[in-house]
Amino acid sequence: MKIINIKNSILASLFAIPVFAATPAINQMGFAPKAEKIIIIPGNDGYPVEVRNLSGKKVLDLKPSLVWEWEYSNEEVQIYDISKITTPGTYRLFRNGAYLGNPIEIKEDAYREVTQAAFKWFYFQRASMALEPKYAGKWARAAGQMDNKVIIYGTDALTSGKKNAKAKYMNSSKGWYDAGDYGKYIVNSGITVYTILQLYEHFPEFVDKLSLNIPNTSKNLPDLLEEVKYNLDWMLTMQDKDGGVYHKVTTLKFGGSVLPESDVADRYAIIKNVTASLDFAGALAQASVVYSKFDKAYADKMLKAAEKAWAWAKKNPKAIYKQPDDVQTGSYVHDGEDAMDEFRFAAGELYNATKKEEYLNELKTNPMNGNGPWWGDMNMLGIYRVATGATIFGDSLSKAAEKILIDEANSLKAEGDTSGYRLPMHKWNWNWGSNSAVANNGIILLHAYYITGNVAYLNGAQKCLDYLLGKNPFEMSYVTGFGYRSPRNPHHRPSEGDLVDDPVPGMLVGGPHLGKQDINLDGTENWKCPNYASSDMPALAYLDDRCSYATNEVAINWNAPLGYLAGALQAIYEGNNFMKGKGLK
Ligand code: G3I
Ligand code: 9MR
Repeated sequence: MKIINIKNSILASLFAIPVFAATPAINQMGFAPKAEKIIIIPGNDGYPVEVRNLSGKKVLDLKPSLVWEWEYSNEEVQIYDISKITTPGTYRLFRNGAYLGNPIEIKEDAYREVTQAAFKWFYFQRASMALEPKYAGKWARAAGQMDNKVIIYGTDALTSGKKNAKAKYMNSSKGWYDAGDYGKYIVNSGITVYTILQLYEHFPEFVDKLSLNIPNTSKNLPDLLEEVKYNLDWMLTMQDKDGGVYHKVTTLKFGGSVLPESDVADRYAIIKNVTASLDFAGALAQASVVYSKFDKAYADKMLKAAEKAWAWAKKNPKAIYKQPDDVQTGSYVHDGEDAMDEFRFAAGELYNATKKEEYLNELKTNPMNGNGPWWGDMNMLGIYRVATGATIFGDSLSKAAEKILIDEANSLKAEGDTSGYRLPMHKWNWNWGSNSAVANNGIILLHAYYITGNVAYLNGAQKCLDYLLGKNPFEMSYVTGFGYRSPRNPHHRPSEGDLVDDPVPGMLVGGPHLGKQDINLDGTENWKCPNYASSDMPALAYLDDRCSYATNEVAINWNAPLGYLAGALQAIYEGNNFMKGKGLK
């Protein structure tokens, strides 16, 4: 990172009349009183900054800070720390008597509402049921895709190529739509379910009190577990008799931007494979532990299914999903996929649930590394389990996992500490779904905090949430409906098809990166976007338009880490201890 020589910039500003007072980039949901509070002001102004409370009284004087250059946006910025202000209230920044915009809230429950909205969004993603106004408000909609008669891919005339073929069907009802499309995908469900249930495992009392205003069919379940059960029920329908798990339920091609009830093309259960089976096994093994205290029969059913899926995967380790030519929906398979990380993830969860030697042996012969977490690399999810489970996995495996976790947290911390926006982000995180990488980096830092108690890691996680909620070059919250400015036109079929002005709330959009997959680069693809990436700066390559599925779509594996990050920070600031202090220093 580059620090611009402060002398030059002060001298320059003594003579330069400030032509504009840059708006501070801040966390637009505010801060908890005891949180670290870092503000970014773009520019290189040499004048001091004054913090005033809402009655205009000055509460803090801030000297002009060093000027940093942020390589990912090519901006000059100044960094201000107002952490010493801990009294709840609304504060505003002034420079040379000019108000700079974006009031700063300090309040006890700063992240409760955005946490609730992030998880309530999964209700809005429910397939196979109508959303009633008492739960969905103005985004109420009719049911679509009942999925109680889904064609098994390759059995009907169209997908088998045999004109007399007799299609086979299965019931694959319920579950969450994956993203802006109406597909339901097992691989993406795995990391999503795991991340959400981690919040319950880590802060059960906080989650018990988290009301989502959703239909409550199982009397004794907290709302969050009620919601996840809607997807677990669907996942269970995706397992074949032999234990193998289908990859997804989708139409053969993406449909139009219509409501679910109007998306009426045939839907298919598509191709059993090893990564879907292992992601299924890991997530349902974890879920069996979480739900066992509420519904033992349901928990046992999930564990049995998980072990069957593992056995199928062990028999079919090379059965990597290959997208057929006549299927153009999401593939959720990446170059070089070998399922090794999925075996490690599933083994960790199955050992945690069963204590069977077979699974522990897998971890010893196929050791985890610190890659991920993202849908294509589940290693870090396994590391979380083993690093915080010494009493289950033994000191040697747990210590090794702990070292991997802390090393990665230190690497992220170093990136953040030398970054103009103080953002713990690797260069390679600027990819499709970069905002979810920021949220997942925050979760890595939180795990380091749980293990070491070092508040620097907690502050790093705070900085990740700050970025998502407004401390970024767009000075916007990337979560629909939250913040002074937020996305208005996400790539999300229900929000487009419902003709309601406001998008469905609580959705984290994918965020900026230079993939340009949705840009009409050669002028021949007019459904794509104009070139929003001309700056060639990754942190600026974002477009708030429905055309931009590469930067402005929403997805369940992006909202899950947002909900975990905001929820865990809120839980900690409210005084909850990780796993109620169990099993950690
Ligand atoms: O892993 C490689 C990396 O090694 C390489 O350096 C980098 C260079 O760009 O590419 C990386 O692969 C990327 C991959 O995501 C993993 O990040 C691909 O470029 C990128 O195209 C791929 O994007 C995926 C996208 O579907 C297109 O396949 C996103 O991760 C994934 O979240 C997104 O998922 C879609 C579903 O298919 C359908 N439903 C909507 C959902 C969200 O957009
Ligand atoms: O809507 C689709 C989105 O969910 C996917 O992430 C994206 C990339 O696979 O594709 C979107 O669908 C577009 C399709 O790829 C090309 N024709 C236009 C579709 C809607 O934008």
